[in-house]
Amino acid sequence: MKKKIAILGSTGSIGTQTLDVISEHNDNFEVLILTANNNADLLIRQALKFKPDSVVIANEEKYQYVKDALKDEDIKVFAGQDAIAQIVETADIDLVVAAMVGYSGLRPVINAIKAGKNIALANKETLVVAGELIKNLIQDHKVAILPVDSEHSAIFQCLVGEFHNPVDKIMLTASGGPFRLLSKDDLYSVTAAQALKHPNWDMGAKITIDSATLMNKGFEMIEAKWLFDLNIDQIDVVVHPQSIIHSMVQFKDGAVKAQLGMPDMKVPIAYALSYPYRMASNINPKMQLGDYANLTFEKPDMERFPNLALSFEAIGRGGNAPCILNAANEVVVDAFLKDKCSFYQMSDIIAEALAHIGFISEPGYEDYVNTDKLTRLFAQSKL
Ligand code: MN3
Repeated sequence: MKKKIAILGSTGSIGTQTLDVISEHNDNFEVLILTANNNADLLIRQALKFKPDSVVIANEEKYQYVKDALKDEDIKVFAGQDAIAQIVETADIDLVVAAMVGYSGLRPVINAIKAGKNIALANKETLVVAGELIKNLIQDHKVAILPVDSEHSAIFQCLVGEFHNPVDKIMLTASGGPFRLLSKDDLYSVTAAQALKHPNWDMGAKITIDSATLMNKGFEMIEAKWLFDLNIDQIDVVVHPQSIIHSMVQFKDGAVKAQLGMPDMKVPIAYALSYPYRMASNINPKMQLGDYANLTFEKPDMERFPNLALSFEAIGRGGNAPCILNAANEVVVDAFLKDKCSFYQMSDIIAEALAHIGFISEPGYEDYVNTDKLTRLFAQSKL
């Protein structure tokens, strides 16, 4: 029996690599649904190759273009955010790969959980924005969330077989990003083009900027809190520039388990798709540890990278604070990518948003939607 997969965000970095994994293991998986935000041409090429039942393009202006291109195929074509949120409820789906970027992932993931679907979660913003809500839904609907993010996959792999052993703390590794060695003076004038040259990981533009500001690590800390049911004081961040150790777990006896490998997202993607099994691969890179004589570790610098401190603040406050953090960040990262905002303006505006937007201690879904909207307007007004 092939596992039937829906990929939300199939044209992005994680989406395309998920399809690479499925191509290598097409005896195990069948692509049922593909959705894309805006990249109609790639969505069409993917649909012609993988022959899904349905595709959805979020940008409704591209509906006719996709429809025409697939008119000779037995593939249903839909458009719009509502269609993406609905299609995850399709009866046959065994696993939803949530690989879209940013806040747009929240509603489809909620609907998929409510429909009883297991989720391979690459969209970390879902847990950043609404971690408590998602955690409760997962328990109510008894679905599995399989982490795709490399650090969380590493922790998940370290925890296999350890369910009866309480965790002392986790150590999330961070590459430190492209600006790890720059002084504060230099950071005032860095550009998006410089940030997009990430040393180790090949990722989408938004997450690459988040990696350069360490916001990505702040988000991952919040993601880890909800995935593994941890307190914030059980989460350490350690800078490890070689990105060979993908994260670690320390148990109460002092033993530390780490998961290592070459930095390639196909490994954690494949594990999420095939868990609890591991699939032999000829395309995933294998490690020669002798090539890495020096594995080094540093403490993160929260003064040069204030977004990490802002993330600690947001998760410490709880409620809708991480939602504010995320919405302000999405606005400023978009502006930074268009050279309309400087490196430190990004964290200044996020800090202002955290101070200015009304705090809600126990938000429901509508509160998250409102917080997101208000924060975006506020952050836009500061640019
Ligand atoms: Mn990561």
